[in-house]
Amino acid sequence: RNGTRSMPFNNYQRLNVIYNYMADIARRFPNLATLVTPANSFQGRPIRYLRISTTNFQDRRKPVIFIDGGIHSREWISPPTVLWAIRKLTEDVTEPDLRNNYDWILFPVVNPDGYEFTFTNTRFWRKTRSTNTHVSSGLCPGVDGNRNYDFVWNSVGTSNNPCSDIYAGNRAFSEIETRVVRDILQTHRARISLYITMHSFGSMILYPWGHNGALSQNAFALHNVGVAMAEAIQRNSLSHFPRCVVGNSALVLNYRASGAAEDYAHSIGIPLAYTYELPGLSSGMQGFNLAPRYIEQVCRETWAGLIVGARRA
Ligand code: ING
Ligand code: ZN
Repeated sequence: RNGTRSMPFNNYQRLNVIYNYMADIARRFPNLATLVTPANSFQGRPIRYLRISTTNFQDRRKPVIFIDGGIHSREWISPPTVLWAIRKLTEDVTEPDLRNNYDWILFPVVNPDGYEFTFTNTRFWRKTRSTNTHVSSGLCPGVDGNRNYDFVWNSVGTSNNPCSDIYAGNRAFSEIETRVVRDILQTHRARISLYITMHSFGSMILYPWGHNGALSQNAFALHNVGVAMAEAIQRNSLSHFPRCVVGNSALVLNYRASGAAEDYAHSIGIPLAYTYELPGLSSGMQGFNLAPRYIEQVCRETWAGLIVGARRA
């Protein structure tokens, strides 16, 4: 079809390719997809997500499923998995029930400044790119978005040093990028039944509480839906990918961290809140460099997990 921009999954894409694809989806499916630009990033890039709904988000009985990616910019396999979900709900619908029975918020690149910086400057940059007045001369920009949420903020597994990769920021929600996610969670909190934030790497499905290893009151459902998603991923996985491990974030990771998105979402009442650690095939920093030939496979198996999670939501 003339003017259609396809999303190539055979390599990692720059922000402009991702944004052009999202805009094109909104243009091609005007009664289904809405492109939202709620704010600009610290460096002035648009922050963008898609809302997908057959009923224009008006049917309050429909659960909302919210999936974000790219809060940690070096975790390049994360945005494609969210873009794949966009594709499967618009261009290539093989599960019409998921499109019809739920409203979706799909947010592939929460941290566009960091994401571009990993292409232009520093491949393994994790944080945002903000500077603030508490930082002398701005020599160490950036806040760890997954330590910046306002739940038990800056108490464990975080740093007050702006040069650290786990710097929590000078206050909770200091970053426009996390405030945008917060506003989505708050606006739709009564309807969001499933929230997933995509990270890499480690082949894990993690659930609250990440700050202390305690189980939430909803741990039974969190664990059972998590296991069901992991089993679906496993059934669709390649033999050389690690098996997906499911459990409480702090217990599975063997470290505690506060101010994470998953804990915040759960703390405001979202019953199913997860962090996916997508696969990596190497250790150390090379784990973030999953070879491009695996992108499509990871997207396919992750979508298999999302199908099961959504139907349980
Ligand atoms: N992993 C997450 C991180 O921010 C995590 C793991 C999830 C910690 C939830 C705490 C709570 O460290 C990656 N890859 O960033
Ligand atoms: Zn991460």
